[in-house]
Amino acid sequence: MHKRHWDIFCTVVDNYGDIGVTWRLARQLVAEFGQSVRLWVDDLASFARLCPDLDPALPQQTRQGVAICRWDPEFDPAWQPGELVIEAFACQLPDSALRAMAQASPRPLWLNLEYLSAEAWIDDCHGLPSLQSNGLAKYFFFPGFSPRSGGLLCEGSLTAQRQAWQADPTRRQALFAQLGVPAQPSNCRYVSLFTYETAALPGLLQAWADGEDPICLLVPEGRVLASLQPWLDQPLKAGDSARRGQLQLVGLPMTDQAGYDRLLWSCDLNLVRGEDSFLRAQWAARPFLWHIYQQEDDIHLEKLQAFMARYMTGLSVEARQALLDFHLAYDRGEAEQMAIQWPQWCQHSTEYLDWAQRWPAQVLSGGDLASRLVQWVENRLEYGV
Ligand code: TRH
Repeated sequence: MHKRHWDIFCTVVDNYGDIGVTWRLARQLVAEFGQSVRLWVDDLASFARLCPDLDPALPQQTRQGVAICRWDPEFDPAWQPGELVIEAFACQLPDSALRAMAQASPRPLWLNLEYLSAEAWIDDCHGLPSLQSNGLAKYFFFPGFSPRSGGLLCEGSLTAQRQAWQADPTRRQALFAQLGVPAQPSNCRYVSLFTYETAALPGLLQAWADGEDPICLLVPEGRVLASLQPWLDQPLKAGDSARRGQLQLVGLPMTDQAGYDRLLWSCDLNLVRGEDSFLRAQWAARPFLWHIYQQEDDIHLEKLQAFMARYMTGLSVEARQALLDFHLAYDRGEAEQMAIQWPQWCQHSTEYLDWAQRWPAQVLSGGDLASRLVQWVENRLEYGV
């Protein structure tokens, strides 16, 4: 593998997924493939939430081997592209950058990194070029779950780290103690909550509070933590806890991505969202519920069903139906459904855990995203295929 220079461009839209994915990819290209990476980001303050040692005031800094550059509205006129230019999620490159790419010799290989989707059509579009107005071809790289797609982001050593963590229960105990989680009965189910706001949530909270078994709900700072207030009838901030019936609620600070992984590995069920936390919950090998990013005309529900169809192949018919119903009700915001869906989910929870443990190896068997990307780039630059 040649050492190549990559420029990755990221605009932070309205959440953490865009920067979460590009930061993860940039680190992996450096750490596992010895690449040289510049990451251009237009909002360092949001980035600093996931990377607390970042200084948002600095125009350039290096973190974990990645050169992080502030992408100012007045883009650096002296910029010379590396061999690879990645625009993440169709972000708009500055005109001066487009000109510099056209004038460079050799011209860079230009890719758009698409959003993750489980839909079948992406296989036919993955890797296709499209001629742009600056005379360069732009290639479309589609992350996905199938062997023909661009694959899924996952670091090479992640499974071993996760297994070591889960094999030693004292690690979870120490994490919960450090987070200030009050002691719970031994049959308590730990659940993490990092979804968007949804009208379904009060119904689920009520089902947990009224349920037979204790639940400890761990909620990192963010939109959903703030949305608990009306149901709780009090604000809950990071560091606070509150109890309602069988439900213990704990607000947590946001941590770096590694810290969030450890939380996911430690819980019995993870409620996640978007793109990156959705994948990390899968790599945690624990059951999860996915709150997909909402799109117009309910397109997101088709995407949800496409994923569920792939994911649920290892489950019994009854467990599949219960999991699909739970997802649809949560994602559609059906509060009154939660008192029905939650006990059904509990009935199949052992099966969900068993399948969650087998799923990552199955879906990663064709190689992770960074490996596929590097291979794809080498094939194109070395052999033109
Ligand atoms: O923040 P998101 O809602 O991002 C979304 C999606 O990517 C969506 O596809 C996109 O269209 C939209 O943004 C604009 O959810 P996501 O993808 O899970 O990203 C959250 C990131 O935050 C992820 O990298 C994990 C990270 N994180 C931490 O690093 N520490 C934490 O404590 C927590 C809770 C999250």
